[in-house]
Amino acid sequence: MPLFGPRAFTLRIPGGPTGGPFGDNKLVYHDEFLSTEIGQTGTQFDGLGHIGIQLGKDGDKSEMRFYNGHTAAEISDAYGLKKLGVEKLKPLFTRAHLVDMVALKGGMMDAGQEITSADIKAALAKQNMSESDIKPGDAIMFHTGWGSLWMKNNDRFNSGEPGIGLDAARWVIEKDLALTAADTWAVEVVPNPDKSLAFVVHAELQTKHGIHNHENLIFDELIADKKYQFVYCFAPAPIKGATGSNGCPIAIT
Ligand code: UVW
Repeated sequence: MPLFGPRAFTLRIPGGPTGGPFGDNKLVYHDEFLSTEIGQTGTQFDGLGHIGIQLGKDGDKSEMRFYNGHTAAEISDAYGLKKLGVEKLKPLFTRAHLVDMVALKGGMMDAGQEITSADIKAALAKQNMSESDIKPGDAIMFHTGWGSLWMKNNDRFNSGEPGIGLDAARWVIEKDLALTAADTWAVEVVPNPDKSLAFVVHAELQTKHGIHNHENLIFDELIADKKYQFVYCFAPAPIKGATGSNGCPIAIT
């Protein structure tokens, strides 16, 4: 894209500024050069080019399938995604339902602990809600308590997580929901109780059904205020060819 001036980080004095002074008015500015994994860090939204499934022989890109049946060979090259890049998405704005699993289970859930469809129904009932409140196109979000480890015990946070398994994923598909989310880095249970499976909920929801996923969300204030239904609003950063987006989702209550 067009880029004005020498837009690279040049440290002049500790802390900058990085540009100027310009003109008789002596304007100065700060900017930065960022080189990092960007779509899949922090509070992160999974685009549909993120997760695929290897069919056929391992390494055969013509049999590595992504959403809508696209092959790896078709969708990606050295410059990122040619199809399904996160920049293709419009901002998301939909009703969301927050499921408080901590209230249901009596405390923070543990790594490898699965949230089932029966748990979802029980948690909703405890919140005086029912699954009939949840309509096609809505978002479903899970407060597991695991997010309380963030920056306090990162080793444990990364070691695994509680989350939805295939049973709950099938419930999400049946309800025709648009998005799943949680206070964890994958939303799904890790490790999966079936040790032969790796991130199978990602593949089931994203690759096979085009259902988006939002990870590492903070629900503390919503939970404290017992706000279980709100409007979820998020505009993915339109980074061309990116697999996902960081950024700040908003709950409008
Ligand atoms: C995987 O990549 C499997 O998970 P995440 O969506 O957290 O990046």
